[in-house]
Amino acid sequence: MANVIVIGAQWGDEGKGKITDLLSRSADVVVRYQGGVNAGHTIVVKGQTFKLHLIPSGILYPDTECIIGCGTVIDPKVLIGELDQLEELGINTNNLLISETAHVTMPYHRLIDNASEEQRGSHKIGTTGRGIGPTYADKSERTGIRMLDLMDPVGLRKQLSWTIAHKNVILEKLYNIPPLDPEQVIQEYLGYAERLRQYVVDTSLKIYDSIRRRRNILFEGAQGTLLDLDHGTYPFVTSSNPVAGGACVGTGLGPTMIDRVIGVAKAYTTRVGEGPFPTELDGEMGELLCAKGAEFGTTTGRKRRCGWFDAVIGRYAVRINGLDCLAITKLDVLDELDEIKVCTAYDIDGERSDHFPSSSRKFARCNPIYKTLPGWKVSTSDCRSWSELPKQAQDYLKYLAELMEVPIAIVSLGASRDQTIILE
Ligand code: 2SA
Ligand code: MG
Repeated sequence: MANVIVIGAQWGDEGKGKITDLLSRSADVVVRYQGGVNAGHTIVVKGQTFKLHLIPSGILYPDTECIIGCGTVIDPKVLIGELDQLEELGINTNNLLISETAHVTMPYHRLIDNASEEQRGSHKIGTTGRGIGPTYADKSERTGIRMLDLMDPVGLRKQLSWTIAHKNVILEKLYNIPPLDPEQVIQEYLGYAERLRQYVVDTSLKIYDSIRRRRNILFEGAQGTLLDLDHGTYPFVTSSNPVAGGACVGTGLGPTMIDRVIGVAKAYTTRVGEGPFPTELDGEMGELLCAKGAEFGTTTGRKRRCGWFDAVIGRYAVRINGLDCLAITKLDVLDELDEIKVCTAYDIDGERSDHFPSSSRKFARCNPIYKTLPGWKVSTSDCRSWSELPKQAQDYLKYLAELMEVPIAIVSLGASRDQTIILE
């Protein structure tokens, strides 16, 4: 399988978890390169369901190395909770490595994330409230705490005494939040440092070493293309780069070492949080997709907004990520529908456009131009090959591939591993 990046081609929650789980079987190393505990996937181990936000699900395979790269942001408390859960279930976590230059989410980041959302009122982003934006803001501001800073008790104390004094002014003056006690935060984080020390290394070096040994590496994107800080629906985006290019920056690896990029898209579209969404369905049809697709956030439990498949953003994702192929998930959610719409282009202020506009204000004025296709009206969840799919479902998939000009390599028809058709 060589070195593969898996990214979300929409607004996140495309079912990347299942696709990376499938590919993890042939991967020697699984790497996260951006995002933090705003991501989430549900894992079932020994009949027990639990959620992972930071640790790649590849950890469930005993010989797979799992790496949390430098482009991620780490909430140590949540990470330790995940480690504890895994260890309680008897899962070996010694194969986990954490980048020493990944930034650390601090208590003030969460406080500021939530308070600033509140203050924005109707202009809010709809963040997950996990402190992600403020952690990345400090990284850019060059006041962030990195994992290697956390590992240095003397340095950490100095750095945090200054930083917390500074953040307390913001908390008190800007948001009317009581100040944090620096000593309490320092003690808490020194405790986390000891628990995490064994995992913290130069992960760029480890990845490079794996490449030289021709081990297969899977880069697992979190969130999705339209949530990318540079290429998404700014300002309604996350603060990292979920696109394929982010995998190089977020791990310390050159682009010549990547062999293949796979985009994951749902057979329809969902979005959680605020921001424009041209194919959004408000009425009964939106409710039906939400109910049938169980569209609720893994991290926050928020209800996802649902709409028809949007091939304009699909084509955009193909371009921005350099996609080799697509995995289409949740096709079975459309099983009962009489007809299915696909957005092929936009009408922007009376003019037809085939391209995603950079301006969110313009994007909000995009009206989808639809093509309507007949539904198949039979269950596909037991189909295991292309030929078993009803003709209309085959036509639907062929049409999506044609619109986006990339082949569909994987079709997913349900949550379980065997509900998958591999086409390439
Ligand atoms: P943030 O918290 O600063 O990253 O939020 C900024 C925007 O990014 C969106 N975002 C997401 N959208 C979909 N799924 C995400 N992960 C969770 C999941 C979401 C959940 O896997 O289901 O549980 O609610 C995710 N993370 C961030 C967010 O909605 C904002 O639009
Ligand atoms: Mg998710």
